[in-house]
Order: sequence, then structure tokens, then C-alpha cells
Amino acid sequence: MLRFTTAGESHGRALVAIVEGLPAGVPVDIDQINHELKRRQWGYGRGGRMKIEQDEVQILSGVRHGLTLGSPLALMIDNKDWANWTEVMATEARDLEPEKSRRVKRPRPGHADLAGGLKFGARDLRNILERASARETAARVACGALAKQLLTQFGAEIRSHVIQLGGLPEKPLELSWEAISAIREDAPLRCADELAQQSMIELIDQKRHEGDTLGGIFEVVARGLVPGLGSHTSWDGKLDGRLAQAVMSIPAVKGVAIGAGVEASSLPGSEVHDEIAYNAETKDFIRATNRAGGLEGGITNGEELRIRGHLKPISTLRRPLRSVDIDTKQEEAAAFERSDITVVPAAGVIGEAMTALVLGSALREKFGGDSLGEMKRNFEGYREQLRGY
Ligand code: EPS
Repeated sequence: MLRFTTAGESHGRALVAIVEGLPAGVPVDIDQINHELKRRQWGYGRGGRMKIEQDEVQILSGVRHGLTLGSPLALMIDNKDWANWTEVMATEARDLEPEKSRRVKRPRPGHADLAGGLKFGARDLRNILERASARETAARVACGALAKQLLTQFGAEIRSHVIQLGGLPEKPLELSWEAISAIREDAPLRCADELAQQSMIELIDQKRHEGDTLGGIFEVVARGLVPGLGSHTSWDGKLDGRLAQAVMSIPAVKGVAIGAGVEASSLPGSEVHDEIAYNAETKDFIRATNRAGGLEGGITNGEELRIRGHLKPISTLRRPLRSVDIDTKQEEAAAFERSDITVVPAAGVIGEAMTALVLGSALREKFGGDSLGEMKRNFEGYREQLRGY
């Protein structure tokens, strides 16, 4: 199994992560990890913080001479903004004057502030928001980049794109792998449809002006996956359920759909299920459609995996919503320091990372092995089995 854990506060010293379960001998490309970190920071509608941070990973363990050792990898990404927060976020005891403490006491509707404050008894909501912040997802993207490097060894690739933002276009975009692959890395919203992208940008500008925020939908697509990852045999082995949890855990994601997921519930079966055909030449079972999004019974079926994340708008608004001061219990405007207007393209990159980590884990379960070579032999043996089916 491939597993990871992260630690770090948004304005603390650094984000760190430990990744466990990669076999020995996987080539690790640190530039590629940094490239993924950069992709996450990109996107029209991000706020001032992204001008401060230029995320770069340091690998502290688990890699020697460019190859994994089979031991846990420890990763670290510095928070450049930490320099401005050393007193407020000091790990040592401090007795700061109220005006210097940056205490948060007006919870933002939609954020973890109030629910977390009640749960932990935190009288300074900063104790909650520092960890609830989506800053943590930089660490996930670094872990996901490692999972992607494992997947590459087995011929799988992952991409993401924005298919709707702030309700535009009215019908979410449906695009081929080729169209998605052609999106330039500097596309402002990682959207393949130029016209749609332009109208999204105009909407973002309008909402920036109004002090408001926007959500949207991203789609993650993985291709080159062998059939047979995941399992129908137990509820927690089903890959659709595992992917849904992984994608739902991304901040602001409130809905996850696989393939035609949402639309499928209102259509008859004849318009939903993908009919099966056989290509005698390649000895492959094939489908003309892929409404199942590459998963049947919680198992990959060899088609492209397609998973959508529906994001609510960011909960920090420049024109704040009504809230209550936790000291006075009087109605007040929610706290605001600075914020992004929308993060849908960034969430897509995080979606790629979370998908890669789940798929990487499923690959490890199926093909095992302590070294990459052993894992590849098991993989080739299985491919042989598929060809003889
Ligand atoms: C976030 C608020 C903003 C975002 C942040 C997530 O940060 P700050 O409060 O420092 O302005 O920019 O996202 C990141 C720092 C990041 O790396 O994505 C929040 O409240 O969730």
C-alpha cells in the first residue's frame, strides 16, 4: 500500500510530508515535483499569497542517487510567508499584545473556523484555520508527484482541466484526452475551450470587483490503466469509493462524480451503460462510449478514468458575510485578511495528485514487490494473463 501523511500550518515554518510504500528503485525527478507544485500555484483568480510563495520541495530521506530506497520519503516545502509570522506562529510560548496576536474571533461561514473552534475549544480561531487552509494541499501535490512517477513506470498518465467555473459554460465541457492534453501549461484557467475560458475570466474580474468568490467543476482523467485495479469484493476496496473520498477531501469540494455520474441518475439504463465489443486483432474488450468513467463494480475496466470534483466558492469573502463575534456573541462581519477569488484550476491539480495517490496504492496492492523490477515482473505476468483471457 502507498500511504502518506502531511503536517504544517499555513503560516508556520514549513509543510512536511511522509510517503511510505514506494518500492525501491523508482527514479525520482525532483524537477518534476517542483513543476507540479508550480502548476498548483498557477491560475487566474488566485490572491496575493501566491505572489509570496514559490513552492520548492526538499527531499530529506528515502532517496539515494536519484532512486527510491524502499524506505519512507520525507519531504519539506518552506513557507516563505513564515518570515512575516514568526511571532504569531511561534512554537514557543508567547504572550502577545492583542493588536499583535492576529487573533481570529469572527468565524467565516463555510470555513472550518467555527466547527473546529467548538470542537477543540479554541478561543483563537487561528488555531483551526491555519491547518484547515488549503495551503496544506501543496504537500499533497508533492506526494502525488511521486505517485505519478510510479504510475509512469506502468504506462499511466493523469491530466486535469476546468469544465465549468461560476456556472459557465452552462453545460460542463466534455472533451477528449487529446483536447485536454493540448491545453497549454500557461492557460489562465486550464480550460481547453478558449471562448469559455474568456467568459470565465470576465466573470472572475466581475466577482473580484464585487468582493465575491466563485466555485466550479474540474475533471481529472487518467489513462493507460490496466483493467483490474480496485475490487468489488468489499466496500472499502472499491476504487470508486476510494477515489471519491480522496477527491472529496480537497478543500471546497462538495461533490464528486465518476464518468456520467450526476447525469446518469436521470437517464434510462439504455442511455447510460457502455456496450461491450471485442477487437479480435488486439484481443481487447472495447467500448464505444465511456459513461462509466473507467470503473465498473469499483474496478478499473481499462477505459479512461474520469472523475469530477465540484467546488463551492471559497469561503473567505472580501465583502464578508454575517457572522458572530465569539467573545461578545454580537453579530459582526466575518474575518477577512486576503483571499483567492477562485481556485478551480489549482483544485484540479490537487485532484490529479489525490487520484495518483489512490491509483498508486491500488497498483501496489495488485502487483506488490519490494523493488520496481519485481513489481514490473508481476505486472507483466498479469498482462500476459489478460492477453490469454
Ligand atoms: C487560504 C487562504 C489564502 C490562500 C491559501 C488558502 O492564504 P492566505 O491566508 O495566506 O492569504 O492563498 O492558499 C495557499 C496559501 C496555497 O498555497 O494554496 C485558505 O484560507 O484556505
